[in-house]
Amino acid sequence: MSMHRIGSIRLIAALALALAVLAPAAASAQELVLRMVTGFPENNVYVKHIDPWLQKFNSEGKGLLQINFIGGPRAVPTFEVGNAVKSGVVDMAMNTGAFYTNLMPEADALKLAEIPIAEQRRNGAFEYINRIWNEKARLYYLGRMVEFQPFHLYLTRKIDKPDLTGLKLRITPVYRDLFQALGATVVTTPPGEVYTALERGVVDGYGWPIGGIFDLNWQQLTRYRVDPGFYDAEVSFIVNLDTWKKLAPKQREFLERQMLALEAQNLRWKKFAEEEAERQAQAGIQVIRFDPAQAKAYRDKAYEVGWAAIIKASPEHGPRLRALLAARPGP
Ligand code: 173
Repeated sequence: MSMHRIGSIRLIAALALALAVLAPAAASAQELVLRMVTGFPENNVYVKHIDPWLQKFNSEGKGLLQINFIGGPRAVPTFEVGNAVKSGVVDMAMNTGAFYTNLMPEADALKLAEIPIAEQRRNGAFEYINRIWNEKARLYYLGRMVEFQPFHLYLTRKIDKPDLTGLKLRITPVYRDLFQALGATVVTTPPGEVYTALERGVVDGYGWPIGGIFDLNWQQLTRYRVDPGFYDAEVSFIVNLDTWKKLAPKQREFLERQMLALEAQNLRWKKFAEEEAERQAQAGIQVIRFDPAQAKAYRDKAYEVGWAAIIKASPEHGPRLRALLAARPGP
């Protein structure tokens, strides 16, 4: 037997041994299925937006990682979604911070971001958000899939200045401090109850982003939109921290790559904002425009009371969040 031959037998034996040793590591990246819910109604635009993404995710993730999208508030009520992810009843959610302030007040701060998520990933905001989300709610903040969607006040009655005295408005924590500061009384409901509240005359209006009021037919009961808008609608993915930790590196890398691909589509929301404003006009919704000084005061007030509420509820993290997320950090 030639030396060459002996050498290759040794090589084959060494390779076989290496494969045997590596096999368990490969098995640890066995396909895992993540159970996901959302706090938004299933026919909502955000859910529609992720539909093709989910399909691509599950086809590219075969054998590695899958998402089983269970559904919306019929599966887990809107304001319980945060708890369901924290406790591990589900692995992840497509959700907004206003729906899980019961876990930590800081959740509602993401609406105040004036820099895009791409920049938040660069300037340390993303890491800081994760520090808080990990420590206070055992959540991993995966990424943000909605931005460039300002919130607005929609009304059934006309107003002519930024004074909401005598109005009863449907809110979530997003709008509470601003609408109350301007004199409104407020009632919190999940999106799924807005139509009925309007229909029964329980409320004179509601807060919602520029896009999406047609999903549940609110245009039928909406007469006015107040401009300007304020803040920026935040919809993100949150993951149970234990689930996140048990992912193999390849699974994490895949999940992050898919999230970044979804974030890369966020500029589309700018166009959607324009389209929805046009569609509202077509539906006969009139715009109430404040004069420039009042408009500026209205927006300034929104950010002032918004940050004040976060900083009051979280003196520990509020100021740092503001420094990282605001365009011009406050005093
Ligand atoms: O339900 C809401 O009005 C709300 O808080 C919200 C948050 C982000 C996007 C859309 C709605």
